[in-house]
Amino acid sequence: MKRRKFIKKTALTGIGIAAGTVLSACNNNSEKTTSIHSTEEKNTMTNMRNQFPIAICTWAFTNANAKAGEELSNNKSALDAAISGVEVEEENLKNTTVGKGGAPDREGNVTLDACVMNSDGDCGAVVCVNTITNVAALARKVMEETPHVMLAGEGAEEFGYRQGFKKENLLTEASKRDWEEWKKSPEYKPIINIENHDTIGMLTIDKNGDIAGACTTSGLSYKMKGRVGDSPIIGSGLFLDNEIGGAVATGMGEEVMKTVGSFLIVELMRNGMSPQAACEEAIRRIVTKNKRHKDFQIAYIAINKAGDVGSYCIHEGFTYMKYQNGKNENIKSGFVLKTV
Ligand code: SD4
Repeated sequence: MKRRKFIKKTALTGIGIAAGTVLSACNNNSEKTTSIHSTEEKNTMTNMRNQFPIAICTWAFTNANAKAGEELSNNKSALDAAISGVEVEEENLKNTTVGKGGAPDREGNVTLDACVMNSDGDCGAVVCVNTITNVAALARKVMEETPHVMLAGEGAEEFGYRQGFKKENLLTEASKRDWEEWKKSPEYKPIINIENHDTIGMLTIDKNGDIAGACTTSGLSYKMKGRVGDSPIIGSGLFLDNEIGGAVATGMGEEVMKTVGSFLIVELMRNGMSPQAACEEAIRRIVTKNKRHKDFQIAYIAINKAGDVGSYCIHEGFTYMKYQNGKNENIKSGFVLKTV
């Protein structure tokens, strides 16, 4: 079957104007005004190429990011590396927000969401997958083996078995015990504990300078049955354009979706902003519109084609990983609200 091609060139009216209105807290950041296509920028990019490969991911997922870095150093493609990296967390039973061992919904079903995006602009996603652990790899199969971008629920699972994925019970004894405890006084408000956002979103640049990404999660703990967040939504949880850069999100998915956060960041970078300034503007859109922003966390990380990295979040405490030149470090993100 012929694969539908993702439209590569996009334009977002008004972004250029909005770019001048970043939070005052963000104004210290140098916003590049040089076009990515200028000679100066191309020279910078050529110089930066020495520093490739690079892998970045949300939170302190040291092993996952190291895995991606190792794959990239061994000449694997950006997409191969991103998927191998996030699989470390999908298979980590102690991580209650990604993959097997993830917290279930209110009825006790673990449902996973994931998406991937490649340097050619192609993408794939799966949502509400109840029986397969490696959902980022499954999303890749949707991208490569079907004419579609997204498969949901049973359809995604049946497709996965045909592709050789194993059927598994994703609810571990520990997650079941926590869920049973939660049920004693269930709190139905979809508010994420700001200490416990562990979706892994990863962006990789391989030795050729090509960018790919993956985002995978079990979503909000004890969510409503059928709820899907931002993580598998191309443009919200993940977006990249190989000519510009990429962005991923973690945190309260509903708010990321309302502002199409990752797409917004890439478009802001296309219009000349640095990854840092673009992440800050994407967070500004949320905090200025939503008075309840103190109640939830959202964090973005972004990388541009030259390998510059940025990150910003609502609440202090978000960190991300960066692998470059054989060094895998945990970096503190900038934030709007200080934890008291
Ligand atoms: C979601 N963005 O489903 C995810 C939540 C998250 O760790 O980041 N959880 O809304």
